[in-house]
Amino acid sequence: MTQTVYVLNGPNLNLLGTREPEKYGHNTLADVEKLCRDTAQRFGLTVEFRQSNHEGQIVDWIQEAHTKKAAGLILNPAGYTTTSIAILDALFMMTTPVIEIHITNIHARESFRQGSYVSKAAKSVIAGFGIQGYALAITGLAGFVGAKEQSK
Ligand code: CA2
Repeated sequence: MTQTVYVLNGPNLNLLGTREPEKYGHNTLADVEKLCRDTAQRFGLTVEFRQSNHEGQIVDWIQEAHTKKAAGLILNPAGYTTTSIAILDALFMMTTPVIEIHITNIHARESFRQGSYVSKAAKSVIAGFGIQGYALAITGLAGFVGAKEQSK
């Protein structure tokens, strides 16, 4: 049975590539989705890729990932990183790996971007690799779940 990885993106990431390119680059969220699908395919994994500006929607999707027995969950919580106990509580229900990702190195930015609640439920954290971090997250997750790179 094909294993599915949930890739969830928080508020304002729908604007990727349209503003603040000096921080977040020129690629769009559609580019990130393609990168995730292409990387996952190398390991025989499929991707559920979603973005929401709403905290409760993200909580619902985390619960869905758990119910549907996702192989793992990759989350860029964006502005909810340092505020959302609701997202943290949902993540604690996950029994498969949770990977937190940030496009920028949040530790080198303003102090209000540091101190992630999400990190408390994450097995791994990736920050500062730009959108390539998503490919790293999927590759790392493939390793955790024993998904081998398939021959071309
Ligand atoms: O570096 C990251 O991936 C962040 O999670 C991005 C969040 C920020 O609040 C976190 O501190 C770090 C912001 C996402 C907003 O994305 C935009 C993209 C383009 C233009 C405007 C906003």
